[in-house]
Amino acid sequence: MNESSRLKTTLLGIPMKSPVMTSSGTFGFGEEFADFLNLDELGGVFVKGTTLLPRRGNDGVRIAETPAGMLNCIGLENPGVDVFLNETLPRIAKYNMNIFVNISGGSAEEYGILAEKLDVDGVAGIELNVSCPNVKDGGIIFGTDPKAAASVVREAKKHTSKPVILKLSPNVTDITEIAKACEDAGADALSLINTLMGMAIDIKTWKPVLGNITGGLSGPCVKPVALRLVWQTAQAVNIPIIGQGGISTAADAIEFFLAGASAVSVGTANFVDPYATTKIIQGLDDYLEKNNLSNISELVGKLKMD
Ligand code: ORO
Repeated sequence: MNESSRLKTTLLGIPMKSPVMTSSGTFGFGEEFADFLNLDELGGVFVKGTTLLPRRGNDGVRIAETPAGMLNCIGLENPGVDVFLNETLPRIAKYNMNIFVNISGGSAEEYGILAEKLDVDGVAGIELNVSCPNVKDGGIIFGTDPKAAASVVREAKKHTSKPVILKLSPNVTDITEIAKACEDAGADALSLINTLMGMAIDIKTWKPVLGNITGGLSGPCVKPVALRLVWQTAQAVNIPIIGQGGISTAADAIEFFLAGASAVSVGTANFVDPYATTKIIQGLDDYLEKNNLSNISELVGKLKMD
């Protein structure tokens, strides 16, 4: 297990053993990975998206592989916030991990209700998902309009004492407008990016591969887009950014730190290799040691332009 002081960081006032987190929807509730890795060496785990009521998700095919990535259209399947609070949270409390709960609502008020319900011991922070590309009732509607995004932030902040992180969508013309609106409304940090909208067609049947027709694209193929968006956003806001989108190796993560991310989150790579986060943590520590750097913070935003 890596206990290096080079990787220790504090994000949102929360001490973390490493700046490597896991992205919502790619790591279950963390417990599914307990046989593979030490969950407490992660900076935190963003658990699967939670809604007020249980959701069965979308019908039909929900996952499709693409060259260097995957499409998903899960549709926020989850047991609902009450099951999470009464059953899941007590069960996963033993893992000594920072638990961040990703929430989606159909209105700003619903985000407020969810935020209030989750203002309990054992929850380190909440991530407002305003960027799910796969549901009609909410999600991305709030993440593509600065005013709507700000109203969701304000409503959540009113109802929780926890740090509020906004998960932003890449499916916008100017992400910095949304990011600034969220910061002005009181967001404590930003996660970016959620998936890029895409689709696949079966040339035998001439039909869409996915049950939802379109889905969210993730994996190594989106990394350059995510990196560009993190870099642009880091110029525009002063709150921390949790960079994500196609990170599979320590080298990928280092690029995100240089672009301005204070922490990184690993998503699709967890499906390919359950040890991905452990390998990234070790690789980051090796890189810092080789480059005589005493802490990961020495990389953040250090992109050289000359
Ligand atoms: N899929 C994504 O790509 N992003 C989300 O935030 C949620 C989903 C889903 O549940 O379909």
